[in-house]
Amino acid sequence: MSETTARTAAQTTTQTTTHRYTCPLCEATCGLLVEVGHPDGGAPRVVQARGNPDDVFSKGFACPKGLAIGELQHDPDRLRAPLVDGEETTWEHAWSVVAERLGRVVTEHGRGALGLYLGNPNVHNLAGQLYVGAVARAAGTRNVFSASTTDQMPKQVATTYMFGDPLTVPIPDVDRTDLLVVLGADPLTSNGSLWTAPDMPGRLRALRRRGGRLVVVDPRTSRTAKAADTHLAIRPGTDVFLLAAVAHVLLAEGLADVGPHVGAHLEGLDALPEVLAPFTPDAVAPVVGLPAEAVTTLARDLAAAPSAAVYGRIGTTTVRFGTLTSWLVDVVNTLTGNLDSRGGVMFPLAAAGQRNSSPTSRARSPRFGRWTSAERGLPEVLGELPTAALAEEILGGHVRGLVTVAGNPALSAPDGGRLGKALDGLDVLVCVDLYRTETAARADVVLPVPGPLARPHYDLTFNQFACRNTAHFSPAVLPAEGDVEPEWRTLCRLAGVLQTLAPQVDPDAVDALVVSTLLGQHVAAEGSPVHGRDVADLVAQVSTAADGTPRTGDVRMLDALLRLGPYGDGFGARPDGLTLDRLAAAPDGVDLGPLEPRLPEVLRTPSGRVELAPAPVVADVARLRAALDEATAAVADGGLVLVGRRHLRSNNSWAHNLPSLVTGSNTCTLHIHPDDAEPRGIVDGAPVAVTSSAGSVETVAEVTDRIRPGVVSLPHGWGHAVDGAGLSVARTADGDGGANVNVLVPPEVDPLSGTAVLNGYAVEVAAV
Ligand SMILES: Nc1nc2c(c(=O)[nH]1)N[C@H]1C(S)=C(S)[C@@H](COP(=O)(O)OP(=O)(O)OC[C@H]3O[C@@H](n4cnc5c(=O)[nH]c(N)nc54)[C@H](O)[C@@H]3O)O[C@H]1N2
Ligand SMILES: Nc1nc2c(c(=O)[nH]1)N[C@H]1C(S)=C(S)[C@@H](COP(=O)(O)OP(=O)(O)OC[C@H]3O[C@@H](n4cnc5c(=O)[nH]c(N)nc54)[C@H](O)[C@@H]3O)O[C@H]1N2
Ligand code: SF4
Ligand SMILES: [Mo]
Repeated sequence: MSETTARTAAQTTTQTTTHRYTCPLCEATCGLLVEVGHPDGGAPRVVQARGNPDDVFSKGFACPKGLAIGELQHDPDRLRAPLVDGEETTWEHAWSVVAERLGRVVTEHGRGALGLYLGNPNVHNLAGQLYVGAVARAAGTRNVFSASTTDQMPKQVATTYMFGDPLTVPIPDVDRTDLLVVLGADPLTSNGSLWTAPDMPGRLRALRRRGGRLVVVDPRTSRTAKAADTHLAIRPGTDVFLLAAVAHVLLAEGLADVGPHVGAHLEGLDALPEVLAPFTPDAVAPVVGLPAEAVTTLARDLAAAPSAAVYGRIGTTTVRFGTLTSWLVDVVNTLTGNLDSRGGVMFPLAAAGQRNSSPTSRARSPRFGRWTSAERGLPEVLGELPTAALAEEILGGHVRGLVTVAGNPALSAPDGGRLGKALDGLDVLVCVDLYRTETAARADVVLPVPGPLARPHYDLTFNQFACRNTAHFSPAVLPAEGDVEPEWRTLCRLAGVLQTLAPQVDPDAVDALVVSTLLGQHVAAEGSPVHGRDVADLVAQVSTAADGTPRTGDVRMLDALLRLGPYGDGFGARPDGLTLDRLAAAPDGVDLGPLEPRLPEVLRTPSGRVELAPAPVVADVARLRAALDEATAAVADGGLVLVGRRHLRSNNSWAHNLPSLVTGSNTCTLHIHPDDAEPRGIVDGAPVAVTSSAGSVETVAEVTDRIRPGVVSLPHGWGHAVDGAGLSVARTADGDGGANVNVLVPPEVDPLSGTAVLNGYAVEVAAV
């Protein structure tokens, strides 16, 4: 739905139309009002974007990135045609080169020599969420890598063991909690992650206004730490010890009380006291770099609060003990009686795609390590190999043909120095992307996708992590972009080309297979509202909108998922239920209410219970015990360790091309404490060299007391001065395009999750 307004510009009067669109640029899912006009009478252009005050969830909030969505949409550097060997070409030629060059790799080395890298924006766009699975299946390779293993995989592993599904992540009930403890996250900068809560500033203000408290654990005085009642400037990589000691205190002081609701469905509580015995506040204090009393106080405060929510993110996952840390976050939430409880951490119930509410998702024993990487024998985790092993797998000749979808591993992945060489040496590289990125600069073929406003949007993933149940559908704001195919069609064709290794593939046939497979699974599932129905009949029902227009592709899939979802019409079983037509009739979104307790229905563990002490996780505690002694020794060394940081106007590696965002403090400087700068002769603004076991980069020092002594910080996503990349603004942003911090990141992983250690590794810093 849109309104038309007359807008008087300096010289001309232009008609503008205002569209509602859910911002796809981060996990907060803010509703935007996007005003589109025809300046100079030409093609429709975004005149302005602002927060939608009527949005049922975000209520008008938007950040600078969302407001710049028009800039992204109209960025002249965005690709408008496929590229072969760096030159614009036709789609037919591009597909023939994809089929021929990938086909050659398969003929000579087999499908096992293909690799797939799936980047973060796949979960921010409907096509990626619905069709990359088909691409991965068609590739027929075990070399699947993704941004998950540089991000949240430890949380997914921990929740698989504890609750039975990788997406069953308990979310802070921020609007009702009395005490919020945030570890290794900066939600006032990132706007929340694995925690969809638009207007984080407003929600945290409201928390304190109603007398609640905010505790932030972070080696930096981040934006969120600055807004906190208590800031614990912990040593990087040691949250695991802090949380183990908090759990220890809760148990040792008799403060643990899981409550009857959770207690009835709990396994493993009795094992915890012994497992956590070594981690006393006194034992961990020197390692975490906080007084023992701070640890004890945190535990007692958590126990005393009427409700409390502990939340951990990047600084708790991309570390050596990522899985143990992620597990302990929810151990503490459980011991304090806050699991599945109002004001604690709760399980959302999304309208579409919520796996742990679907009759097709059954309890299964988690199986990890079904195959291993070739070079280091690192185990597969949830179908993926660690991205930290991508460079060595390519250099070892195990991956010769790589396909990336919505990813930029050249800047985002660890071991960046070796990875750059590895990408250069691939037999073939195919990228599906908006831009000729630092990765795509090396590609044989780049397949472009439409800008964010020229596609429909629905958040299949982030509604599953939201602090309130809502649903929004946004039709495309702008018409299709000339020669750029909808991404779902490109992904369907890519799946077909990967399968057949021939260029002539009908994407509609692939799409038809995808939708009938989905519906077929539900028809076969007992307990599904469509159990036993005719698949073809169901496909026909989702293939036409109420107004008679045909539906295919991503929107047809979405209609099916909404109708099969917990609020859906069940294809007639619940006649008043949700369908895409009904959702589309509510352009400000549909409010489905606050989170409600979901135990035990949400559980998919083989025991049907919450597993508080899963055996593979508990087994890793031996490594933690050993590290407790080592870490104590390391503290005495007094060396520096590096952590990352984000900027409000950044978006991993790909927003630096928007001029309005790369201004002011959005720079690639090394934050260093005066106590560390002074003895090294480093002054503010001077060039410095940062060296790790993996590599070395040069950048500029920013001497600041907003970081703990012994810790330095460099943001990721920089390093844009790569030959052949087509990002004219990013290349010179911050002067020279910045330094790629991932050149410094060693290929080390958390063994349980295969996730890279992006935070807390040793570096040396010297004045240049
Ligand atoms: N050192 C260090 N490294 C990190 C991190 C860190 O904290 N420190 N963070 C990690 C994290 S959390 C993540 S998620 C990863 C991200 O890792 P990646 O996903 O590999 O990197 P991004 O920079 O998000 O790149 C996304 C790419 O997708 C393209 N794109 C955007 N929208 C679309 C779309 O709709 N369709 C398609 N096909 N392409 C699109 C963009 O142009 C860009 O090239 O980086 C990780 N790397
Ligand atoms: N503006 C902006 N927003 C984003 C992104 C972006 O690039 N820019 N990226 C998006 C993506 S892909 C993701 S995954 C999310 C991430 O969301 P967040 O996790 O909230 O992101 P960060 O801002 O990196 O916050 C991580 C914090 O952990 C701290 N830290 C580092 N190491 C440790 C440690 O060992 N212990 C503790 N306690 N703290 C530590 C860092 O100092 C930093 O303040 O953000 C998303 N939102
Ligand atoms: S916080 Fe900003 S980037 Fe994230 S969804 Fe909202 S407007 Fe978009
Ligand atoms: Mo991420």
